[in-house]
Amino acid sequence: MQKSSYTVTAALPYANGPLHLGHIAGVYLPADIFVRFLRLMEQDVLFICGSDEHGAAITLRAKKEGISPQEIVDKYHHLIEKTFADFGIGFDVYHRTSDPLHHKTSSDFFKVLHEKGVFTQEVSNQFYDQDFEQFLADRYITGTCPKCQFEGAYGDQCERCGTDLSPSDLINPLSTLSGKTPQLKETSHWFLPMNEHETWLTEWIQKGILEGVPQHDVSAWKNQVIGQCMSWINAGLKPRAMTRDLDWGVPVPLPNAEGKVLYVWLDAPIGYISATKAWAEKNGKDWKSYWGKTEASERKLVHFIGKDNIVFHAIIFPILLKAHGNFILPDNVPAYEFLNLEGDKFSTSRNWAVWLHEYLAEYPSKVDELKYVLTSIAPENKDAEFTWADYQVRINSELADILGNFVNRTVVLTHKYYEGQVPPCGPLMPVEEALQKKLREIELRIIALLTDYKIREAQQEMMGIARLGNKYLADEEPWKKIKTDPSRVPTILYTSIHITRELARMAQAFLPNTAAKIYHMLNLPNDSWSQPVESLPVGHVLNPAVILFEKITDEVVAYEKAKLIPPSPQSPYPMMKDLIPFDDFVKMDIRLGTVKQAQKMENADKLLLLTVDTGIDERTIVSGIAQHYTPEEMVNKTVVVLMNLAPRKIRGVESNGMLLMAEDHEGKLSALVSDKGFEAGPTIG
Ligand code: B3M
Ligand code: ZN
Repeated sequence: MQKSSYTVTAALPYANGPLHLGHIAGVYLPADIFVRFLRLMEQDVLFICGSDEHGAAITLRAKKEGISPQEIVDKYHHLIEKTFADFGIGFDVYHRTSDPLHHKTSSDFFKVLHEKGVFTQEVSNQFYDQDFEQFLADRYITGTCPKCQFEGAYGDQCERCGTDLSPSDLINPLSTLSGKTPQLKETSHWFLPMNEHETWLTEWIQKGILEGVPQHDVSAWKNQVIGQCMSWINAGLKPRAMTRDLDWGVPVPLPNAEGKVLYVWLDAPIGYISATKAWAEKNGKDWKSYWGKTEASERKLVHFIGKDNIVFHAIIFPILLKAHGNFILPDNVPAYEFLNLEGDKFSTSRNWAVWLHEYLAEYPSKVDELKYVLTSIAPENKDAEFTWADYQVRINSELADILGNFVNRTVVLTHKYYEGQVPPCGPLMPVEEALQKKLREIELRIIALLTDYKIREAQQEMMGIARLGNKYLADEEPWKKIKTDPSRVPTILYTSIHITRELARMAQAFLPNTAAKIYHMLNLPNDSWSQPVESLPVGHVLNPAVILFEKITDEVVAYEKAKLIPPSPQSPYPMMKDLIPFDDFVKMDIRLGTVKQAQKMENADKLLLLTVDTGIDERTIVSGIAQHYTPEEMVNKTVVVLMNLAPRKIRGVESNGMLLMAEDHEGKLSALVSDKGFEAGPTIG
């Protein structure tokens, strides 16, 4: 492998929920294995990730949980960052797009593109929810997919068939806010005329050539990635809006753009650049050398992503990078298919998932076991499936019975016969010579496969080393030869220790914790992959054997399967909020009150001004119920009052406390009544 330098990115997870095994198998684990491989080959690598904290994925989740977008991203950013660390995904930097550095970076990037005339400003009709006074882009709108007829397709994509959509493509579009059919309303946005970039994109994607200069080896790209890009280009690229009417995101840095933010898919990939800047600042490096074209640097940019992100990384982001200038384009975009779970799709909203942080809390010592299983089923070319039964079989009959067993027998026998010392190697028999050759071939195949992003087969090859070792021990039977042919035993054990070391050396890319444990048993420092291993020092003392893998019991499989909640029809109601301690609950002072006076508030068609008798005082409360109750209906009504909510000024009037009402899934409000006819005064708790 030639010396190169790499900037490797892994898709920025949305900070709107925890990570599940599908995310890991289809992006982060392959990326981590590839990066470990490059480091073992002593290549210069920067490995980047961070949280994607903008866009409708976040604001909708915040709405569902009844908290602010910032609270949502804070909660999940920290959880995701910790989960990656606990799982041993070795990013150099895990950044976040709500960071001011990212806001500045993406805002400046947009300004440069704007000044270069890369965007066109266009007025168009967009769907608008009148009840919520909000434009509806992307996930704010659902409807029937025109291609596969799936009824829950989003305004940006159908999750069933993967088609990329715009809201106007949907049949029977509905607002996800009010559930109603939206209206069309004029708004102005900055568009990227992608159609103007078709010619160079075609040459770059099909031939790897940019402006006459060869860039990358197209044969290294996955067929699916090239195929998907070309089917997009052949269908004709359309101008795409790069801004949104939304109050969450990076504000459009231009005059007359209030209430508009950058499209999340414009700012998120720039997040890779912001993350690089954050890392470079901390480490005294120049971020540009990780992204720029320089005479001296052959820097390769590699984006690990899921297949639904191909267009953004292989078409839109390259257009933006090229238009900006002074950036390299991706050398490869390894995209992965999806992982399913026990016969169904992973689904955050239906809770049909295995959450990685929960797995790690339950089985903190079984990190490599999960990595092994997920790599064995990596969705490289087609969708794959995780089942707990398969998890058990792979761990018990592959990791424990083959890998663990071989290492254990080697170390135990060395202790038994030679007090743990590496015995001298006698003359090699043909079997050992053949073994040496096979080991060298396996090693070369692993390197070739990983260069090609084929982690599944590469890991199988690594297991091939353990299989070879097991077979060698079973054929040579040193436990018998110690009596029948004792002069052969030192060579057999020397060879077994050598195979164990090769196994540990190769395992470093896939099973880093296991590799570390084996190196510890061997009492040797880790080996790199860029030069051949030295001979074993004869007389060197091994550490005692430790068990590498415990078997997974049937009880564990049954328990994990029982934890999965079968998919149920989606409730229209928000999810339960996080648990709170009892002490938090008793802090709330809730009582019945009776409305004495009620009137509409001027210039506020949603608000009523109420005077409420609470049994201990008469107080003013401003309440957003005017579209549900007339002032006349409210007078003499008994209501539930949250008494000790800090006073708030609403339209210039101080409101003391809050009326509590029930809200149904269409947003209709209803007052609550006491079934014993209680009026002002009684406390609630
Ligand atoms: N946040 C992940 C997703 O589509 C998306 C990736 C951004 S990478 C710049 O699930
Ligand atoms: Zn579809």
